Amino acid sequence: MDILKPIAVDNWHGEINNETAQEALHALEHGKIVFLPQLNFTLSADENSLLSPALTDPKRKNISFNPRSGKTSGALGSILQQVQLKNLLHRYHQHTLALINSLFPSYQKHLTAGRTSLRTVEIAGRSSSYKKDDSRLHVDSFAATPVNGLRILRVFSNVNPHGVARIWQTGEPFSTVAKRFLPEIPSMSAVEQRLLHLFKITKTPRSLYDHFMLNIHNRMKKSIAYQQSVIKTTLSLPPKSSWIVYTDQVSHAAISGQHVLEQTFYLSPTAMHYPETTPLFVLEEMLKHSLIIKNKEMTPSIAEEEY
Ligand SMILES: O=C(O)CCC(=O)C(=O)O
Ligand SMILES: [Fe+2]
Repeated sequence: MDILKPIAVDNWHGEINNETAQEALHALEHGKIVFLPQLNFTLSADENSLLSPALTDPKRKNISFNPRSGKTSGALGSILQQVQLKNLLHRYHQHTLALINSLFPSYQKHLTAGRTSLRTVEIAGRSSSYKKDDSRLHVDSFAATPVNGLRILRVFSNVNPHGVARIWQTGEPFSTVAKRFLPEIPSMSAVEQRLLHLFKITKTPRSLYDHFMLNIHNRMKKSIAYQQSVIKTTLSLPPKSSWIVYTDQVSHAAISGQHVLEQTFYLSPTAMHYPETTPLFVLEEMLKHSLIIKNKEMTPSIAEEEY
């Protein structure tokens, strides 16, 4: 079974026939990567010069844009370059929104935009703590910004101007990952939850869902034995292509590559066509209790740094 589901779309309005759209949605929610080999995000000559890693704050992994506030962070360079970067990220945000709305129209009223990012730093050889090391297989979960069960949907476009592919690996299906790690994770106490919020380690109270997802994320990355022994698929994601993936569900690692644009969206699990495939459903089935905080505002604050 191929992890990539190629879809022939060559414009950001995503016009495809209904049957193909249904197939794409089925694949996406069942943990595949919807791969758009012909969908290029074109940069102008001026924008290509913004791909220099020297414009990214060395303390950051990327330059990020908050579409809700219109602010960028992590960008260095002249005022003009910073304005150009902001315009580029804003345009990517608008294009990806149009794409998701037309490929997956039923998601439209459930979508909340998260951060847009430009990642110009070569991944291979980048040093970081194990928790931030995305070259290790993981499912996404944010330490400071709980999602309370919301899905994390990401759109990526490889804008590498030198013809270099982004190399990813994918691992086991989410239910297999959960079966492996969940039994060893102790639950979170109400006191722990309160302290995390009190000391501003989390921006909003961490739900049990976030507690288990973050532990799975951290434990996957921490275990060298797991990383080495788990069956992996290596993917080469070429320049001028784009892909869409639920990164909270698909075990993934970015091995090498430079120059990618990314947009995060959050979606309620109730917007899913196949709710039984969501990490929330899988974990609640295994633990036999509810993991989310009810009646909580469902718009997460935007994670600046973490992915
Ligand atoms: O930068 C990439 O290619 C992927 C990194 C990652 O793990 C993510 O965005 O969730
Ligand atoms: Fe990730």
